[in-house]
Amino acid sequence: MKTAVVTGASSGIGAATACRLAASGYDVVLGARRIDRLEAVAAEFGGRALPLDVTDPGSVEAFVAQVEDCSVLVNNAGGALGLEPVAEADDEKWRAMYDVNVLGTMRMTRALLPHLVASGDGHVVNVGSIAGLETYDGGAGYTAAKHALLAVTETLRLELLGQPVRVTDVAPGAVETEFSIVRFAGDEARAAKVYEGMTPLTADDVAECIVFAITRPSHVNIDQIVVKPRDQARAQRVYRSNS
Ligand code: 8X3
Repeated sequence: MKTAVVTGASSGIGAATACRLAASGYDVVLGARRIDRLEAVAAEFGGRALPLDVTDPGSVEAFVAQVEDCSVLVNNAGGALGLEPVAEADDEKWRAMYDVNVLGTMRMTRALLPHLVASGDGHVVNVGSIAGLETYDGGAGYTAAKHALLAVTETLRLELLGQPVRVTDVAPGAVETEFSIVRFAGDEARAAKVYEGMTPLTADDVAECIVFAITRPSHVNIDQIVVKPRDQARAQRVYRSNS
């Protein structure tokens, strides 16, 4: 049985991806900080829950030490903090966004690459964002991090040319998960406004794209999947039935 590691698997896209991978026959190792939530997800969908904070090198090391082999790595842990203009940028939020979205992906990939190569048919899927492809007001800390992540993804594909490892960027637009609640520091009313009057993607819509890329024949590399709701043309260009 092939092993798949999914980070940020306690909710949202990560949990939905773990569920779909388990249903596709993978032995799934789920990583996230919230171990109670993670164990509940693993119990529901199958798989092994291990504590993981991708921003902590020691946590990454302890996690990877418990993973004996790995064919698929889904770097899903990430997120946005705030929507302030550059003029009001908060160093700590910017640092945290770079750490989780970019360095976290690098740490997990670097640590698991030997297993991915040794598997003879490895695959790294990085969950990017349309924020890696465009910019928008107030988004600079997050868009800069996701642009950087895309640069890492594309560099990795260059560096692994000739090795049995595929590299995919999955770049979603508006997905209704805890993403906006985290971005707005728990302000549920403000988070709900992001999706008001439109039909956002679900976490499972994105998981389906991730698993599509993974389940292509091993000589087929899906470089990038950009997926947005029909109601969204750009990050901040959204059709709303109520306005
Ligand atoms: C989430 C999409 O538009 O909020 O990654 O940046 S957006």
